[in-house]
Amino acid sequence: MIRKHARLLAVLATALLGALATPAPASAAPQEPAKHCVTNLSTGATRCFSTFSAAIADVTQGEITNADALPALTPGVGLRDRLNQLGAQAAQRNKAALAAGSATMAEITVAVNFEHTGYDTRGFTYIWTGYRPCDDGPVDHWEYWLENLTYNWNNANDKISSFYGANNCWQQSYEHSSWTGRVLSLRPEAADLNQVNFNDIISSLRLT
Ligand SMILES: [Ca+2]
Ligand SMILES: [Ca+2]
Repeated sequence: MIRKHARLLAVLATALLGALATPAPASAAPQEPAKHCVTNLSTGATRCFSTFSAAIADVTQGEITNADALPALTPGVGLRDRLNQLGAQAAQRNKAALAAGSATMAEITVAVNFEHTGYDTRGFTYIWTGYRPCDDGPVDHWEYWLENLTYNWNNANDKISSFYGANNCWQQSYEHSSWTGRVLSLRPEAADLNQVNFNDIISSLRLT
């Protein structure tokens, strides 16, 4: 009995020392800032996450949980193709929902912009979504537009260094707000905006 007690005390003492040696939660590693914001361009609503994977998991309702680990544009297996596959399904569901008079719509990713070059998810990311993909109509019939990136969450103004469109959307980018200044012509993606003299310059954009 005594020996059992002694052992228990020893265990308690070890636990106590362990607790003392362990830093208090307040001084633990600082929490990652919410650098990854999703803006639904159909509603204007934004929400932010501490990882790109968490943001994409939210957009895809848990269908893609490893976005950080996926290549961006590799055909078939890259994140864009995965988003396109899910987007096509979501578009069908949204059509049916609209026909049935339902207000419950599935979110579709239409473009992803990155603070860093090479679609690097370690910097800030800006994920634009909506309730429909882009169509094949005239290119100047814009499906989505962002007039002033200063007003986006995490202020994307003059920070974007790479981007890609998704679900048939291409991006046209502008030097100043309200689609003024120099124009980077419509393109499906840009891995390094330094290459086209447009790095850290974009202040507004349109998608079609
Ligand atoms: Ca940048
Ligand atoms: Ca600018």
